[in-house]
Amino acid sequence: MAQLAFKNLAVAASLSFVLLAAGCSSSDSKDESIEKKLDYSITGIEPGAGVVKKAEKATQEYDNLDGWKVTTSSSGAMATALGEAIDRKKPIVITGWTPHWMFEKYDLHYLKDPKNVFGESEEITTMARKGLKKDMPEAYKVLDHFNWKTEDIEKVMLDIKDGKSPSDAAAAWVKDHQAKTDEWTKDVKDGGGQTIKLAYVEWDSEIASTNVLKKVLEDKGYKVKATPLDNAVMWQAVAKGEVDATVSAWLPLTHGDLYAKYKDQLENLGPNLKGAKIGLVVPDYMDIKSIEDLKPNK
Ligand code: PBE
Repeated sequence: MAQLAFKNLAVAASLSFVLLAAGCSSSDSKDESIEKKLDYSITGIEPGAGVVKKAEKATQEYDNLDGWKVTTSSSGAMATALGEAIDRKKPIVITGWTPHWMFEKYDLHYLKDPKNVFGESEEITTMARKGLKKDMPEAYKVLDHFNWKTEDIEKVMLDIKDGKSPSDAAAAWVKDHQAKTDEWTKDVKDGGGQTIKLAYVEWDSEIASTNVLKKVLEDKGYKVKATPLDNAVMWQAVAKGEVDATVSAWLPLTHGDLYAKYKDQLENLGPNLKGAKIGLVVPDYMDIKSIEDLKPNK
C-alpha cells in the first residue's frame, strides 16, 4: 500500500513535472488554444478604417469566426500590441495592410481569405474636389501626376518608424528621387504662395504619402495645409469642397462604401499606388494559414 502510494506520488510528481514543463512553454506554443489566448479578438485600428469594417464583416461571413470581435483603437496602438506580442512570441491577429513597414520589420503573413471579404488587390487613389482643376490647374496637375511604388512609400514609412519626423523623412525621399518628382511637376508653374488644402488619415502609409506630396508642392511654391481627419470625415470634406484633395482613398473595396456615397460629388484622379492590400495578418510563428483556421467562440 505504502509502496503503491509512493508509486502514485512518483507518477503524480513526474506528471506534474511534464505539465509544468509544458506550461512553461505554453505561451510559446500551440498547446493552449490560440483563440482562448486571444480572447477571440482581432486587434483592429481606428473604428472608421475600411479594414476594420471588413474584419467585422468577416466575423459575420465566416461561420468559424462566430463570437469573435474586432477591438478598435489606433494604428499606433495596434503596432505596439503587435510588437509586444512578437517580443513574447504570443499569438495575435491584426487588421493589416500593405504597404506597411511591419512586413519589413517582422515575419508576418496574411491569412488566406477564401470568401474574399478583403478583396485581392487595392489601389491607393487620389480624389479632388469638384472645381479644383478650374480653380488651381497647376496644383491639379501635380496631384494628377502623383504616383509611386510600394518600395518608395515603404522607404518613407520605415524612416518615420525609425524616428525621423514625417516631414524630414519626406524631404529625404524627395531629395533622393528628383527624377521621379520632376515628372510630377513637369510643366507646372510656380504656385506663388497659393494655399492648397490636403486631407488625410493618420495611417502610417497616408502620413508618408501626404508628407511627400506636401514637400513636392511646397518646393513648387505652394503653401500646403495638410489636415488629419477621421476617414469618413475626410471623404466628406473633399466631397463638400472643404479641402482640395486627398491621396488617401483606397479602392475598390477598402473605402468602396464611401466612394459610392460621394463619387458624384468629387473627382477621381486615379491610382497613385497600385498593388496595395488589406487583410488579417499574423506572425509567421503562428501555425495557421487561413481565416478558416481560427476557431469559433462556442
Ligand atoms: N488602411 C490604410 C486604411 C486605408 C489605408 C488600410 C488602414 C483603411 O483600412 O481604411
